[in-house]
Amino acid sequence: MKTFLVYLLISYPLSMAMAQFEPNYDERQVPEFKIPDPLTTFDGKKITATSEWENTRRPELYQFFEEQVYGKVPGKLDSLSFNMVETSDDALNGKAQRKQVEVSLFKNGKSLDFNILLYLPKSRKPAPIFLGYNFYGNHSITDDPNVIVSKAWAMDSEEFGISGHTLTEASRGVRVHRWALEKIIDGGFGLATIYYGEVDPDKNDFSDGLHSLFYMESQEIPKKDEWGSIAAWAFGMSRALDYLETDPDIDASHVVSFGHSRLGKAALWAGASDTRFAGVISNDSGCGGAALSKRQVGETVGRINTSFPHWFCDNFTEYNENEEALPVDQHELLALIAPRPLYVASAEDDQWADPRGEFLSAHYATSVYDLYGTKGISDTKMPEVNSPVQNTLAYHIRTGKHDVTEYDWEQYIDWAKRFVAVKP
Ligand code: GTR
Repeated sequence: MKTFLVYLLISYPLSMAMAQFEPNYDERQVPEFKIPDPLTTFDGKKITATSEWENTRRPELYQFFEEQVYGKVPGKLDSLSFNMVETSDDALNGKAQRKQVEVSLFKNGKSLDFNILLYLPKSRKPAPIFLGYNFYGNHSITDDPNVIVSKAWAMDSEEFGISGHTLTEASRGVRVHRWALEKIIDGGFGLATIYYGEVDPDKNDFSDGLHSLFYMESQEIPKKDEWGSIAAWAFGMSRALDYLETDPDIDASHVVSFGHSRLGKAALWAGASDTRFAGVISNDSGCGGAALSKRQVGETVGRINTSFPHWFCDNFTEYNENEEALPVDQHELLALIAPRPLYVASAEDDQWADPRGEFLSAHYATSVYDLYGTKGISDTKMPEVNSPVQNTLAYHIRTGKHDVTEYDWEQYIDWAKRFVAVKP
């Protein structure tokens, strides 16, 4: 009896803690909740005109996401500079121009460098661009031997031959399949990519990366409402856009921020926080990205803040196991991008990212696209797999797993031709 009691005392709290983190995939277990209305202000005023959206509602929503979810950028850079490190007119069998540009950011006597790898179609100048981070270094997205291997900290990966947190030749080309580079070039677009670890290493350590440049004296971590890594990556995308604006080979008024998964969250926040981005693509961005948090399907706010304590600002932990208290949901992040083109994509086997929650989020953001007279996802029923719905706000769910595939890129290129950078 005594041992049984001891067993109960130990195992009960443990199993409760585990139960909290047991992911739900059952639609019947989704809690009932009211979708916050993008077109009603926090104090209950209805928004009926784009001017009211732009002057009242959008700023208050933006402020909420900035202070309570992703975190504020604490101040401005002192300066930044661009340095062309390498260039060739004979990339991809002569079809493309390659450029490798080092961007240096300066603040408080400190600096940080990151490198943009660019492939530009020779057939179209200036070229519209897809700009997105990669997970394992610029050299991982292509077999091109001329792409410089980053010296920045990297996540170890047995699969890709990465150990000691150091990138080497072993990982050249390991992520070719995620970047349909030839199709992008043939479609008349350029690709700009950056290794995300150069902007902020993806670990729960705020002593390095972009954050450290902005600290006040004796500050060691961001304040509760200051940026986590996602906001730092988004900031890096904006600084890359600063460079793109200076390059005459690039049509900087047609740059689409693109990202997969955690980097899809960053692409969305970049698009929301910097309206110079002409369009946004969220590929399988899931929790804290396109998926509705209040559904609590797959990854939840509590779970993501526990596994990745450095991604969001500290204030966001208020909503751990407490999603019902959120006065917003992620469809309102999507709405911040309106009326600019936005593509939300899911994968059927990526239940962790809650495909239905990503779809519904696009659907519930549609009222703001409607307000501008642009088309979104008006249907409440999810489309069949591999049957994209492409409007200014687009959505697809494809077969397969959490990944970026050739199929995804085919849709993005087609859609971007129709809605982002229409050829004259
Ligand atoms: C997972 C995380 C997701 C998603 C993913 C990724 O571990 O739970 O939110 O960001 O990583 O980035 O691949």
